[in-house]
Amino acid sequence: MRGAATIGALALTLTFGVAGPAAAAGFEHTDPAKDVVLTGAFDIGPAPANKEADIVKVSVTHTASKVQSTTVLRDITTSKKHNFVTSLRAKVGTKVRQFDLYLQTDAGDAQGELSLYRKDGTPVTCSGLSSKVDYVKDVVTVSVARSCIGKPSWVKAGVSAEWIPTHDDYYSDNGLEKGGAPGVVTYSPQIKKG
Ligand SMILES: [Ca+2]
Repeated sequence: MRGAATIGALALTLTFGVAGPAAAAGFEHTDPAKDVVLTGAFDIGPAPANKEADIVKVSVTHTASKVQSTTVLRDITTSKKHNFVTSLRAKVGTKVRQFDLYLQTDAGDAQGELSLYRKDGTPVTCSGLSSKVDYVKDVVTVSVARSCIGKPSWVKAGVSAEWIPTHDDYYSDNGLEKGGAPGVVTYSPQIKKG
C-alpha cells in the first residue's frame, strides 16, 4: 500500500511539473452536475433535470494581459435566453474593486455581447473584452484585458449561469459550489498574475 501511495504522489508531482512552466496562474473547480435551482413565480426549488444552466467545470486564468474564465455546462442550446456572469474582485493597489462580466444570449443572438460593469452597475468602456459560446462543446469563454480592471495583482472570480425560458421560470447555477440560488456569488481564492 505504501508503494502505491508513493507512486500516486509521484504521478501527481509529475503532472504539475509538466504543466507548471507553460501554464498561466489559474484556478479550476469541478461543480456538481444536477444542482440547478429553479426560481418560479411562487416557488424556488431544485431542478436536477435542467442542463441549460448546469455548470460542471470552471477554469480561470490570470496572465499579464488578461483574466479569462472558461465555463463548461452540461448542455446548452440556442433556443432560449442565457445569462453567463463572471464576477471579479480585483486587488488594485491597496483596494479591492468589484466587477461583473455579463454575457446574455438568446435565440436571435446566440453569441451575445460581453459587457463589463462596476459593482454599482455602471458600465465600463473596455476595448479588451472577448467572448465565445460553443454550443457543440457546451463551453463559454469570456475574457477581459487587465488594463480595463486596473491591472490587479490578484483577482477572485465567481461564475454563474442562468437560463430563462419564460418570464416566470429562472434556472440558475452557482459554478463554484453546489446549488445555485440566484444572486449568490461564491468567489475563488486569490488568483495571482502568472
Ligand atoms: Ca452544477
